[in-house]
Amino acid sequence: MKLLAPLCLALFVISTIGEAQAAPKHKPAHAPKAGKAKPRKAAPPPRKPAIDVEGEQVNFNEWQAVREFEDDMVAKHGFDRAALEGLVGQVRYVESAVNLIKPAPPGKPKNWQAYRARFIEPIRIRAGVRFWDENAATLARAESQYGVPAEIIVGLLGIETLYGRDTGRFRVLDALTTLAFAYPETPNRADRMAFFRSELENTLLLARDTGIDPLTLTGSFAGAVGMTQFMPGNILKYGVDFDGDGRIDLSNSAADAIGSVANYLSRFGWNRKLAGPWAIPAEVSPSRAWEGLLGGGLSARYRPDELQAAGVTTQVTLPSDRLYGLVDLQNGAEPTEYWVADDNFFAITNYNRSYFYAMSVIDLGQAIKLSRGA
Ligand SMILES: [Ca+2]
Repeated sequence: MKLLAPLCLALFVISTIGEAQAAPKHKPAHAPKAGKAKPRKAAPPPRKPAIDVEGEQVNFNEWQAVREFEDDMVAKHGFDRAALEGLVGQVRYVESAVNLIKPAPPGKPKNWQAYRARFIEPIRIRAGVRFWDENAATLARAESQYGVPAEIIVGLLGIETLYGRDTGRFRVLDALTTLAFAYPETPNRADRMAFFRSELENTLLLARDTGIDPLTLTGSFAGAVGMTQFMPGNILKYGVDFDGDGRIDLSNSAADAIGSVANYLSRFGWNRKLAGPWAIPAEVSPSRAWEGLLGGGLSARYRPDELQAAGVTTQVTLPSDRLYGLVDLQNGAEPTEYWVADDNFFAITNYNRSYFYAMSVIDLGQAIKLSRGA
């Protein structure tokens, strides 16, 4: 499979070169290279894909699948066909989005401590203290309204985008159109294309609802927007106008970002009654009876006595009326760390399905809280 995939792609590129301009009705899986029909001779030198904000001018309006999408937008949502074609005519194909969305090749083993060190560091902590100070009243209001502590909101926005400093440099419309219609060859390609197509639909609806030019929306290579890195569909579903100016702006309004993160976590199970710590270090017995508790889904399902019976123990006594999940954090060649975590930890994994992610949000929030108190 791994050997075949690049070969198939290479063959496909060769077979479509020259066809692209002559037969635009041909369903494209790869963007036509406008005006460049020169076949590639040697493999390109290995390089890391650069962030590509420029993109390539291709006429997406000539692509059959894009025309079908436009038909849907007209029929379902009453978009003006000519205006839509005018907009799509300005959308660019961004090959770097295609490269970045590909699954990473198997690399080094996962290493929590290395991951943690990248995020829990002085620059991010200082920026978090400043963000908290500047938005203290808004964070307190979000905490009271949604029950999500300020430290979690501040930790999450720090991990996501360093408080808006790193929100991505792609035009959302370019990234989503490219991925919706030219997704790379992967086993889940059809599902992913459908996902990005629906996010493209959401972007156009969002832009129409809020009266913004969709070409001005910028975000990650996957189309995630603003300080919160919400996909457009999540902006429609979970975005909050928390500064009350009449529109949701997750790129420029810290208040909207704060309210939207708090709303999202609250909707995905954050329980204000569960005070921290949300994750507690654990020891596991050599018998490995606890292995069956791993991978039990992203939820807290085990009582403390069940954990203990399986050989999972903690230094502190766990409240008997709370449920926990067992979390393993791999450390490369070093021993794996084990933790028990409650529902609020798993609420964070709904933002990004990763233990490393949830733990780093909690740790950064705590580091900022400590630094702020000091
Ligand atoms: Ca607003």
